[in-house]
Parts: sequence; structure tokens; C-alpha cells
Amino acid sequence: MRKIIHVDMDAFFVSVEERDNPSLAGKPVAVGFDGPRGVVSTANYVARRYGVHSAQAVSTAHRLCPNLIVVEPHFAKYKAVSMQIRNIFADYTDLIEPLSLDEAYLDVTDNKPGIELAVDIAREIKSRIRATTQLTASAGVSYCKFLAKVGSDYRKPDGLCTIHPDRAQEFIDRLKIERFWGVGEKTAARMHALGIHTGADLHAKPLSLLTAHFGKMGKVFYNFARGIDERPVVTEWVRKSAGCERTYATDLSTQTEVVSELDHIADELLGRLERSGFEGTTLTLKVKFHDFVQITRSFTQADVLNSKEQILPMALQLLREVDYSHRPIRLLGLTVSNPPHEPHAALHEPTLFDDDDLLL
Ligand code: TTP
Ligand code: MG
Repeated sequence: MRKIIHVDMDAFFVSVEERDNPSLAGKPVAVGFDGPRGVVSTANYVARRYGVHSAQAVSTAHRLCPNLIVVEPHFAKYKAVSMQIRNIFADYTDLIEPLSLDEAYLDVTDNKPGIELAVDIAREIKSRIRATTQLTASAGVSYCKFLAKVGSDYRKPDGLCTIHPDRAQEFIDRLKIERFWGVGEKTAARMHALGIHTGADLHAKPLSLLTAHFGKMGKVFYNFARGIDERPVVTEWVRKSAGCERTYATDLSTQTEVVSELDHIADELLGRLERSGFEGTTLTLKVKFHDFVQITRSFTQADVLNSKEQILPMALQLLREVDYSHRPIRLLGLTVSNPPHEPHAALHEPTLFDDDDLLL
């Protein structure tokens, strides 16, 4: 049986800001750029009680919480803390899979100090993080990634939760479907439509039904409901795509503007493709409108996309499927994905069928 720990810093960006500015203590605080286009990166727990949350427009956050203090992000500081916590993790194992600056999976089955119980390692890591950074983290301990991550979220903030293999099924049965890895808002709504609200509901559904509705993820969900998650902790991802996107200070509304911006983005994308050596056959156009509604349109061809002569006309073709005549555009993006041959398929995370889900 493997021993997996998931560590996640509590209200990360905003906790760093509170640490460095004690006058914020006890007040509702969010990190983000204040202004009509600003988006909340994260909010502290006081502000969350008012309904303020990540990815929300700052204007909405102010409306929900009139006393909200919005602090500008300081990415260099967050990176520095991220390095500090990764150095701590490295004292226990080299099998570290960072998911973002503040979050990682650790496989401590064979750990460097030879500690028997993973929960002891988790406790030690939490206290060393606090001593080194003056910040709190939550940790989950289990035999697989799915349950370790659920565990770290379970008793936030400053939580520690172990899900033992012999209690796992009971735990999963009671787990809300929203807590399952890969289930975002849209998937949750589709689950509800099928009468699935908990792990037990999911467990009761046949594999055929789940794959019919959720594609490849159907099997993943079927296994999760049974406590099966063999995904390894991997230290390096195989690149699956290269992309580039831009958010505009002023929304784009004319065809001339949009076409000219796509031209710039195509140039930048080509630079990224060259630098990374990535090759793919699918082009995806992403458009986010002024009201934050986002759509994507994709096209796959037989050859690798590696020249502007291929990419730009295809991007313009995809753009024709988008009606922005009454809906100014806030963000444009182009991504190349789908390598012609996948050498390390086993190392890939299962593909999510719903790309709005699981955006961290
Ligand atoms: P999370 O770990 O999702 O959130 P958190 O650490 O702020 O809060 P929690 O206690 O629930 O773990 O994200 C880590 C950081 O990533 C977060 O502090 C800010 C940043 N972030 C964004 O910039 N935008 C987002 O939409 C999200 C979710 C996070
Ligand atoms: Mg966090």
C-alpha cells in the first residue's frame, strides 16, 4: 500500500499578505488587482464568509463585502515561500508532484528519514512550514492521490486528516460529489441530473452509464467510487500543449481588432512551440467575453501545426464560429495540443472532458 500526502497552503496569497502586514489581521482581505477588470485571486477566511472567492470579479466581491480590503499580489514572495516549502518536502522524498505554487503530492512510501507513519511526516511538515514561513498548511494522508487531496481539504485551515484504507469506502460513500477530483461545477450539475449527489450514489451506477455520460472520465469516477486511484506521483509532466492568451485592457469588438490580435497571438504561440519543441495537431481558440462567459473551438488536422501559414488561417476559421457582434471580447487565446504520438501516455493525468473543471 502506498503512502501519499497532499499538502496545501491555507488561503495562500492572502496569508502571505496578512503575515507581512499585521494591520490586516481580523479584516476581510482579498488578493487581486482592484479596479473594474480585477479578479480575486484568493480571499481570506473572513472574506469567504461573505461569499468572496477565487476567480470572482473584484466588483462583485466589493458588493458582497463592502469592507473588503483588496491587496495587490506580490508573486515574487509567493514563489519564495513555494521554494521554502518544496525544500522542506525534499527532506522526506524526491517523489514530489507540485500542482501549483502552494500545493503538492508527496509519495512517502519509502521516505528518506525512514518514518513509519505518513501522518507523522505530515505533522512534521506542517510544523516545519509554520516555523519557516509563519504560515499554515493543511495536509491529507492516504494511500492514493484522490483521497489524500480530499483529506487536505477536509479540515482546512491548519487541518490534518488521515483516510485509512479500511475506512476509505465509508468515507467515499458519504463524500459529496463536488469533492471528487475532476468534478467542477458543470460536471456536478450533470451528476445531479443523474441523481448522483454522493459517493454512494456514484458507486451504485454501472460503468456503462458513467462512460456514456462522462467519456474517459466515467471509468475514473467509477474507480474513485471504489477507492481505486492508481495515478502515480510524478515529478515531471510530459508537456501536453503549448498555448498563449491575452486579456485586454479594453474589450475587443471589431473584426479588425480581433483579427490583428489573433495575428499577434499566433506569433507568440509559434515562439513558444519553437522554444518548447512541442508538436501537436489540434488548434484550440479560446474566447472569453466581457461577461466572463468562455467558449473554446477546436480543429484537428493530420499534420503537426508548426507554421504561421497553417495556424493563422485555422484560427480565423475557428473565429468564424464565434459570434461576438454583440458581445465584446475580453480574452483571446490559442493553444496547440494533441501530439501525433504520445510516448509516455501512462504518465498523463486522465484527460478531463470538461475543461472548465479543475482549473486551479
Ligand atoms: P488554492 O489552494 O486553490 O486556494 P487558497 O490557498 O487561497 O485557499 P485554500 O485555503 O482553500 O487552499 O490556490 C492557491 C493560490 O493560487 C491562491 O492563494 C491564489 C492562487 N489562485 C488564483 O490566483 N486564482 C484562482 O482561481 C485560484 C483558485 C487560486
Ligand atoms: Mg491552498
